[in-house]
Amino acid sequence: MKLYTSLTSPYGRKVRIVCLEKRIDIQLVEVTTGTPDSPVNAINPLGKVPVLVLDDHRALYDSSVIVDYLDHISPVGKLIPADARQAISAKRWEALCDGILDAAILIVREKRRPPEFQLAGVMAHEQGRIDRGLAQLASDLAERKWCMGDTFTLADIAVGCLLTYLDLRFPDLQWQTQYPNLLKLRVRLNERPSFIDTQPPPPAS
Ligand SMILES: N[C@@H](CCC(=O)N[C@@H](CS)C(=O)NCC(=O)O)C(=O)O
Repeated sequence: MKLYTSLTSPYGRKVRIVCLEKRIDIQLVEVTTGTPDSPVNAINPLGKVPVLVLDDHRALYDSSVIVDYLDHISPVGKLIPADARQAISAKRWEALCDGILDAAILIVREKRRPPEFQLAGVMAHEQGRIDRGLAQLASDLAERKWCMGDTFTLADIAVGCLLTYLDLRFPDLQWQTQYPNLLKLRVRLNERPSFIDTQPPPPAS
């Protein structure tokens, strides 16, 4: 299996951590996106990473589908609970984290435009999703060890990838002082080899 991603993609990192936790071997193919000639366009019509290309050449996207597939093909280190209600709860954590990331990435993209073309209204709207999303994550986590209670799951991986992305791209956000319980979780997650081995490089700009 080949995983097409960039090393900076938080969604790609989520998939890479899942592979490491489940001891699934994949070949990493580093790609760039966002250009008409990006090789990703040929395997994902949306032109986004991550994409997992299976040995029979089928391409899977997006990251949420890929992690479901990976958890399904190997019983090692199950990350999505077997119980249906619990599984949906874990996927809800993931959906919220991915949604906050979508908002954060839109702001990053907007900030790359010349100041006179940046849309303050769009950025404020997206910032609202980030602020409400973080408040919800902190409230749902409360004083639990892991998002779902005593067991490490996909939900923790999704939260960890989100928080690292925010640290790199939004250093002024101050989520750590506002939500000390999320910080405690992030510290615990960053001790895991899978998180250490997939630390993203600092952003170029
Ligand atoms: N919902 C998608 C989001 C993927 C996504 O937005 N990936 C970004 C990189 S972090 C991308 O490929 N962007 C390229 C583009 O929008 O052209 C997933 O979970 O895989």
